[in-house]
Amino acid sequence: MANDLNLLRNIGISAHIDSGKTTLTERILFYTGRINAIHEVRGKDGVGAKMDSMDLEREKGITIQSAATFTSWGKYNINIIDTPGHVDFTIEVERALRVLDGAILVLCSVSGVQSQSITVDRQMKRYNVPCIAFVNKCDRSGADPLRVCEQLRTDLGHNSVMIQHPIGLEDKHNGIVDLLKMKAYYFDGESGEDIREEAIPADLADVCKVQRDKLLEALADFDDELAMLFLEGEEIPEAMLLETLRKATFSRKFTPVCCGSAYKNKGVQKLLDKICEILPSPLEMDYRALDQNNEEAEVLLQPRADLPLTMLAFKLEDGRYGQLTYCRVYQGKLEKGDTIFNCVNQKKNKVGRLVQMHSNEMSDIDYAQAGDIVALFGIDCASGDTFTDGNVKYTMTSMYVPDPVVTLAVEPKKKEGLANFSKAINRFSKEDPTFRVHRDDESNQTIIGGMGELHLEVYIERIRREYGVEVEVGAPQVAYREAITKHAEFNYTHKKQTGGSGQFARVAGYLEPTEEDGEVYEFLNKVVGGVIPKEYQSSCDKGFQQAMVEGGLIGFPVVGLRACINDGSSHQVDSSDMAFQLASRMAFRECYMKCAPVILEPIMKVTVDTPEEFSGTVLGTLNKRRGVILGNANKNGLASVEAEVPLSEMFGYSNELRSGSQGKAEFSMEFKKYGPVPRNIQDELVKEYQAKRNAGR
Ligand SMILES: Nc1nc2c(ncn2[C@@H]2O[C@H](COP(=O)(O)OP(=O)(O)OP(=O)(O)O)[C@@H](O)[C@H]2O)c(=O)[nH]1
Ligand SMILES: [Mg+2]
Repeated sequence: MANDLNLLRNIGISAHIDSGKTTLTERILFYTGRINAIHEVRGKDGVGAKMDSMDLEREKGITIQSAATFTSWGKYNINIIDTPGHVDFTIEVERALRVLDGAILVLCSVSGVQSQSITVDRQMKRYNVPCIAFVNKCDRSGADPLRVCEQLRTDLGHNSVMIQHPIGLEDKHNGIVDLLKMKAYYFDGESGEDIREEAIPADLADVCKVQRDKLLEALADFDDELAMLFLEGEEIPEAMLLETLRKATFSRKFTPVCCGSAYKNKGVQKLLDKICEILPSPLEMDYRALDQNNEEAEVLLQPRADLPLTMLAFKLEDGRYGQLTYCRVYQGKLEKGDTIFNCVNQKKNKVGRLVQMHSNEMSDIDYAQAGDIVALFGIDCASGDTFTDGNVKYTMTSMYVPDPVVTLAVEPKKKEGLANFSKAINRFSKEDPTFRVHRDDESNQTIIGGMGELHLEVYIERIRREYGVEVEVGAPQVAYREAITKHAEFNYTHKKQTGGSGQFARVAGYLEPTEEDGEVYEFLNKVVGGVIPKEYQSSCDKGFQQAMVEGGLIGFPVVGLRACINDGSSHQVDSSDMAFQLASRMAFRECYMKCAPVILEPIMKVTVDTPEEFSGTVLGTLNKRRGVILGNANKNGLASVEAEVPLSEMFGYSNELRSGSQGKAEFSMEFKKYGPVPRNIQDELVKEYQAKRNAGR
């Protein structure tokens, strides 16, 4: 595997849906000699891009699962993860960025910063991943990469500066100028494989000079020596420029912007050069773990073979040959035959087979070292677990997993399908932490939950195709929450003291909403003088938490609540952990209705991009669905409408939008927040819930 870590790059490609990530990755694999022909996403030759290997991906023309591959460019080795853009598959981006050292943020030169660019940007920030922006699709009509670079500043707050300049745009786009070298590059040959270096064309000389000065000025903020030379109008050595550019990019206070057209084979090789020259190697990153043998003290991980192995399992996949676990090695070395220790479930595992992935293919390897991204077979773990050699007990923070917002009741159409159906469901919920499954005891149904309609639709289709089971699907349901809006007091006595061993517990205190929104619960213990014995105070906490799982309105979890106990009494013999748990649960239930509870529903941020002539229709469709319009921008004949709409109103929206816009409008949506449902809807939901409960009895 990679011998010189200085020459290793682990990068992710992430962006808004359809911006050309997979198309770009396909070119990268072609120019680096990893594949010998280019195939298009949903291309007419019926082959499809390498990284979209699943049938469903090829049919729909979208990426669903992230795919890993590796290649080399000159003396550099590069591990690449291509991720999906659709927000329903956001966990794939999350876990890729968790383990990568750098990223390419792809943007469309016409659409610019889109709703998903904002989400991806947030994810890159979360894991401190430095990035290069690539403004793709410069061949499209209306292309304006300089405007997109500006949008990165205004919309995402990046200190973004062009490091390349396009030669021609739209159908005249035929190359790029490197503003560091001040040279023009053209991409000849059938697939743009022959790079021709020339002097900057005369008509671009002035603008390139201006753009280069902008770049130098921006870099001057990061290096005093460079600043001096720049102010004095001296020549700045290319090596100094590059070094400053790297330093600035690593700090995430500077975003270099490249441009080109993946589809028209323009600029990709020069982007590859920049990936290698600018983005960090594993040696330049600062990774830490928590030492479980030393009160979770932070330890700096070092990519050295002589230190104890530390690696993070970031993705599981159940394939033909058993469970495949994708891991990133941060420290030490891993060899076939080694025994590794899972610091989360405390189990030992033997490494039977070690492979490097190339989309859906794999090649066997004998060892992996720090910095590598590899996959292991037959390892028992969950995604996010940390492995070591057993000599140390380190854990690394896992990735952020958002909660599902949509649920569906599903069951196999025929009884015979049950075994395979369960197999499929188990597999998917293990592979994808955002795909949840539970059994609803009341209705006796299997409920699956996920990030959106498409997310669940894809799994249902996969159950049908990969497991041969037809699935009966109920209406989608949103994941409601309940919350209280008022302070109220409780004083509850649980008493059962007739015959046998008795039970006694009294708890008093109050419930109130927290100032903070979200999945918050606070337990406040203000008991004085031991009126509730110390050992039972935590029983009260437990009791409240149990009660919060099912709110009193419609049985959904309660959020944003503080429970305080400040008084109570106990009995020498009859008080117990159970008695206090039960008393707290009952106190909660009784008090809950006095706290003016409300139902909260997921509110989505919806962005619709449409030709201007349909923008009136689009606004109408959103208004009808209880949408609050936040913005409506027009550019180049395209309107972009942004709104907040309750998720419960968004089911079936894609059909309505398609027919209302002759198939020309597109929308994307993602979870924004929980908000209270209108009173009349709350009343209806409560009525429905009560009717269901009564019927169940
Ligand atoms: N005109 C033009 N079209 C492009 C370019 N790059 C990609 N496309 C087209 O844009 C569409 C989407 O490309 P993909 O590569 O699938 O985009 P993606 O970002 O991987 O999409 P998801 O993975 O689904 O988020 C395809 O029809 C491509 O042919 C480009 O440079 N110019
Ligand atoms: Mg893709």
